[in-house]
Amino acid sequence: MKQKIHPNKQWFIDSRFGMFIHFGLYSSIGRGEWVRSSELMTIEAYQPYFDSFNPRAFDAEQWAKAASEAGMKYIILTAKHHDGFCLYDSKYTDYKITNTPFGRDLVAEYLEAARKYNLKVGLYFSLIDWYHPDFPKYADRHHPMRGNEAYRDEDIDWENYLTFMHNQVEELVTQYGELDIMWFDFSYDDMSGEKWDAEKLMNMVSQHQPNIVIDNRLETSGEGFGSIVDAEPTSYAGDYISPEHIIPPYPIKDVNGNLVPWELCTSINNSWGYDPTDCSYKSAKFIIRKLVECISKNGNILLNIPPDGTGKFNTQSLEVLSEIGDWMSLNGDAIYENGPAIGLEKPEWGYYTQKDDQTIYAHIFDGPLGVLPLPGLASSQITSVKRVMDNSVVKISDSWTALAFPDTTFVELHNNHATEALADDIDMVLEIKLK
Ligand code: H79
Repeated sequence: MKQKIHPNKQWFIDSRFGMFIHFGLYSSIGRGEWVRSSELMTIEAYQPYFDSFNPRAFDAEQWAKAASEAGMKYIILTAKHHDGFCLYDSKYTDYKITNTPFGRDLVAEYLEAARKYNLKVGLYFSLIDWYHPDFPKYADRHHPMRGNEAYRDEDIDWENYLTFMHNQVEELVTQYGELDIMWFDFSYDDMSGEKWDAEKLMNMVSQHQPNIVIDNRLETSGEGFGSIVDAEPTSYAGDYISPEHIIPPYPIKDVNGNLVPWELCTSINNSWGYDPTDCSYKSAKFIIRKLVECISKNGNILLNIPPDGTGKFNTQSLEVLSEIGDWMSLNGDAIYENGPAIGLEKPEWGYYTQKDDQTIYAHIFDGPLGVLPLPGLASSQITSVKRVMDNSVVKISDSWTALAFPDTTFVELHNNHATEALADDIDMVLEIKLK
């Protein structure tokens, strides 16, 4: 099935698994990246965290290495979140990391390390800025000063904000080498599309970075997919849909029936920015199975790992990432460059994914009683079946009862039709080669 993506951006779909990193002043507070908004904090109340910002354990290589070893192919860092604090040396604001005790351009160090580990590199950039005086406050739905009487009659210069915001984006796309992804966040109410002067912004970005992959949040965030599914998308519709904490129930198609790329963004626990009280870490098994589900529906997973206030990934995150990496190093063939298995229904024991016309993968979550059925695949279509983890041959069953189901091949995961535990309790993968 045709995929709606420019060939220069195909790498994005093939990658399937990336790392998201939310890091900023809020990481040292530990109550999430929305803390200024959820606690209605003034800039002054937030200032001590700027004045003392010095993540002593920050090491860009720890982040990049952990991502690479977990089998992630790209990485995206919050260059600036809604609080307006820049992790890079922007010349358009003093509210930046080089003016804190830390004093270094963290974005530059991050990009260098990520490229060294052969990761595609991305930056997250907040369209919203709660620090800038010309961003709406009193009547805005999310601003920390919403409903604050001091701002009832605020006089803001929106054009000035747009110039500032565009300038900051231009710095990122001109001062830091080739970027692979720009992750804008987010649009809401009337704050969307041309309100951001989005066509001009996109023209500027693509002039400097013609192959950069863009999310769809200049236009939308959730309430619909945006014009990316239309016959004629806007210039700022983006390259993919960005569902947040939600896995679409089926592949997403545009009006012409082409598959539209999407990327689930979610976190390893329930927080984007570090929160020491949030101990609900997802297991490696859970994440791998959800990744397989996303791929079977043509999606990626962008998994957020929140560095703590000292700048490092904590032990819980590292353990999960390392376990994911162990599995990916054996089974990556069934992840990268995979997509929905065309014409095959979801089997009861797990998922099918497909790499090319000759190669299907069976991701087995629930082991069979006796032999395993491969529904939708007749034995006449199949040339070989192997375990991906060790390349061992899996025998096609010649059981006489199997003959009653001509559209299904049965394979012997265990000898003599025995029922046993799966060799891999996360996802036992078979490679099925077709004629
Ligand atoms: O960067 C992460 C979030 O901070 C940002 N996008 C991801 C990638 C984001 N998440 N949700 N939103 C933006 C939309 C706003 C949701 C809200 Fe709420 C629901 C605002 C108020 C209620 C979540 C819950 C944030 C504060 C409370």
